[in-house]
Amino acid sequence: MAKIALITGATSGIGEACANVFARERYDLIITGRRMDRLEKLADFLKFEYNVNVRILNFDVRDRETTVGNLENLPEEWKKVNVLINNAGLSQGLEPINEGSYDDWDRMIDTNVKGLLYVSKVVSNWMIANGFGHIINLGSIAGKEVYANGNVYCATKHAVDALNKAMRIDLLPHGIKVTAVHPGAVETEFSEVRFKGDKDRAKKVYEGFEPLVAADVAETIWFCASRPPHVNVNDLLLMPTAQSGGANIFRKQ
Ligand code: NDP
Ligand code: 8X3
Repeated sequence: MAKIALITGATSGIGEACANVFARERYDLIITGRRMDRLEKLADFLKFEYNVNVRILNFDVRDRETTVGNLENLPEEWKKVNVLINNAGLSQGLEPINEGSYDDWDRMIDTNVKGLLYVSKVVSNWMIANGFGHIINLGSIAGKEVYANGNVYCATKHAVDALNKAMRIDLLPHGIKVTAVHPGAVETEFSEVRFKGDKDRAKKVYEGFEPLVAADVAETIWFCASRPPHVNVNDLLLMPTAQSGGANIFRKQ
């Protein structure tokens, strides 16, 4: 029986890259996201390219009932999840706190914190019953530092950092591994989503230096997932070579 990885937010960027890396390593996959067309296309590709089994779950992590229902309705054999990658997340807007949008704040908190909690509760209970498992949480440099106008996004990623530490403590007696991977700037659809479809503004974020690409992060996550049973990476921060911290990026132009 192949190992199973459950990846939230597999329709683009880091989640999609993780799906490719774990399929390459012969994992069967549960991939989730809101954009069904992309999930179907990815599942078809992975089945063809790597001959793995892929199960699609189409839900919005902000909707607790749908999230828990979709997960609990999986057939029992798909609940033997070895690796959960809590990746679904987003940023919305980049304004000072007094100008921020209530809707943007709700969207980030509901997705990055509450959505991650809904998925983690269900899957950690499976892992406890199974007697094995590894949860990998996508944090961010924004979960380690705060940068100008990043306020609520940074707060959600600080929350992920805290939850990662909390999960590590709470799940320790059950032998479940818990890891946070915190990337710096990765060129994905992240900035396009943050700037609500403004592609030109999004592109400028990555101009003048070489950012990470999604595959860099996925290979790092695979490194964490493929350590021997007695080794756990608790917390890993990775940056483009041109970035030393949150706002400190060396630009050539
Ligand atoms: P992308 O925008 O490329 O991917 C985000 C993924 O999250 C998509 O698959 C999207 O799927 C999913 N998602 C977003 N909202 C929801 C929702 N409400 N319900 C279900 N799925 C959702 O961004 P990245 O790949 O860059 O981001 C992935 C993770 O990495 C995020 O947690 C992000 O905060 C974090 N990160 C990103 C960095 C970067 O610089 N890019 C750096 C550090 C951390 P769909 O829209 O189909 O639902
Ligand atoms: C994404 C990286 O620096 O845009 O988490 O917040 S950053």
